[in-house]
Amino acid sequence: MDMVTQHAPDLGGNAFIGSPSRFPEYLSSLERNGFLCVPDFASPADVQVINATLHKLLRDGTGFREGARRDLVDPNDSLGSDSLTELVLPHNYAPELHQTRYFADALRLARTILGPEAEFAFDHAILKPALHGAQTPWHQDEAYQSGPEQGRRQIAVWMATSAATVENGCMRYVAGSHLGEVLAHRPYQGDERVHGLECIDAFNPDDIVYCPVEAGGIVIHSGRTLHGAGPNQTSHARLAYIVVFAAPGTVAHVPREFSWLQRPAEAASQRRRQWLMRGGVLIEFARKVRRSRQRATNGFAQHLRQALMRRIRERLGARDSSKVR
Ligand SMILES: O=C(O)CCC(=O)C(=O)O
Repeated sequence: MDMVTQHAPDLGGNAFIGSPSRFPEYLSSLERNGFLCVPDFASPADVQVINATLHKLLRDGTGFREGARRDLVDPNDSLGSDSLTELVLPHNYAPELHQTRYFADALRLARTILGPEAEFAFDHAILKPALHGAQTPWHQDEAYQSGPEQGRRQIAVWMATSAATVENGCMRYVAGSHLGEVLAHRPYQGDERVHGLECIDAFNPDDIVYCPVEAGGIVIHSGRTLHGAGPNQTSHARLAYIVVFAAPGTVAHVPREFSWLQRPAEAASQRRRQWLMRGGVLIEFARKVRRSRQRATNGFAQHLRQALMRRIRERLGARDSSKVR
């Protein structure tokens, strides 16, 4: 099999965000392939803050007791597991992650792709420890979804907080896989104790595209794009911060029951249940309130920005037409 590496389009830093005229080019790549690579998206300052914040949360074992930290492939999922470590909703412990310029830019990008109503849906961090970080099994994000989130239009914005290479487990995609159905999955290696899913349907290995990116680069994929990442064979950890945005009101008409989701609660879900019963519900409620306040603030800021842009355009228009006269 020939390995194909995507040559990311040169977007000139954040030029993509500032020049909507180039957007159709990139959007069509996302529509055609199901993924898109944007180098240099986050500023070095934001990357440094996000990287340091996430590493600290992971080092401290944050979220383990409430089931937010888990190992995606280790069946014994304990605090000491370090095959493929995930921290779910890290902004619960570090709200500053959502106050970065990076987050605002990613939200703006999501709204350009999914429409102005798109909102933050989920975030997580995934760490592949140095030398032995496991591969991320091939999967579609939609295969994890049940209930009201099923079938929604969404994108995941995956950001490398340090360089992601073929050797340390950069993202890899099956081009065009988002155009088909949700494929058959199972818990990794058929072990029901494991949270991570793996796709068990066949796909053409020639369609695999590797997406290495420097720190601050992003790759974007849709909910149905088949993807995974190789193991970490280097002496440095590979860490990614992933934010999912979704358009409201796009749920599946006929909810599907995925057989691979019908299984006993895994260790992390059991920890979460216990934590909720011991008072965690109150903490969850407070987090929901904080999130909706943040959403309102973002909405207000967006409204102000749009009004300002309208004013500027009107002013410029008036000046141009006065020149003509
Ligand atoms: O970071 C990884 O290894 C995998 C990320 C992933 O599967 C995702 O963002 O959906």
